Amino acid sequence: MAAVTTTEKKTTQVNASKDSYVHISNPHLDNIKEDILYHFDLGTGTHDFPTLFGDVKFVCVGGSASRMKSFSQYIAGELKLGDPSDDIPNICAGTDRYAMYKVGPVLSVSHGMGIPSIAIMLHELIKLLYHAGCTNVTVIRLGTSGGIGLDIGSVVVTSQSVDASFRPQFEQIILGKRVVRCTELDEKLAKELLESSKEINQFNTVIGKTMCTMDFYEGQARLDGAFCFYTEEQKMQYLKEAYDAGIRNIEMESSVFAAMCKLAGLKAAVVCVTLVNRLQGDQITSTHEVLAEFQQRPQKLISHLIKKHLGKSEAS
Ligand code: R2B
Ligand code: URA
Repeated sequence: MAAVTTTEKKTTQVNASKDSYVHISNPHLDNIKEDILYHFDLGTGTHDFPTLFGDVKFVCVGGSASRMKSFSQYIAGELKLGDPSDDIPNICAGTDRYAMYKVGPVLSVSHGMGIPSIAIMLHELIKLLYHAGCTNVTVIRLGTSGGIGLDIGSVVVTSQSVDASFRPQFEQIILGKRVVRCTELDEKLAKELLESSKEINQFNTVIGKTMCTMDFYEGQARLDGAFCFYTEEQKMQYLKEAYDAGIRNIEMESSVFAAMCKLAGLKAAVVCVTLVNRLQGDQITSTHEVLAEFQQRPQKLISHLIKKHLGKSEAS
């Protein structure tokens, strides 16, 4: 099947100011009277998007609903918009597909595991931001990953998301044809996140390529799944080749995240902590307490960056 490399058109809104709007590119939406964001249990006929979300400037997304709730509580404390122990209501309480929390200009949304799950969430999130008329939005995925050649607990800021063959692209079948999209992320934002890590000075952070796979076990060359038809040597050779190609961690959402944010004209970054060094093993053996502390690291980095952008850092 021939691949269709995208030169998909973006519908850019006429914009006399320097503000950057969210792009959607779907003429069919003009024919829909009320847009129902089914998996968020929100709709333009029932919810006033500009009032509810018009001030959003940062969207932080991550796999688990409880982690995104604690992130919203943490950022509330950091931005002095509430106490971290305050309960924050789930905007998507009418569904258990995704959870969404809002603290001032920061939206925190869960996306589940894997490309299909985050892709569905992103279609609805991008439309939500568009309907709300949001401008100058930055989207950051904060997540967990398997590291390659890094001490566990290190944080990787993604320079480029690559597929399991190390290609910097996201491939999807649309109408039976392969469509290939670019997985470029915002380089300046990645550098700013690295800078934030230096300022915090609490844990190791590197910028590197992130491999995005379709599976946690065979897809990530593990030896501990229910099935495995390769040898340990073959696994190690693959992971070493990945390391030599500049890949520093492996996770399961970054490629479609990068591709969709790029199509929408959104500034985007991926920040993942590493829970295991895949050159040393497959199983995640750290205690619950250690893993909980690791998972706060991307949150600390992102919160530092958001505070700087909003002029709320200690230094300002
Ligand atoms: C990281 O962790 C999850 C698998 O355990 C997956 O969502 C990912 O990208
Ligand atoms: N998430 C992944 O996708 N892989 C790991 O090894 C750890 C977390």
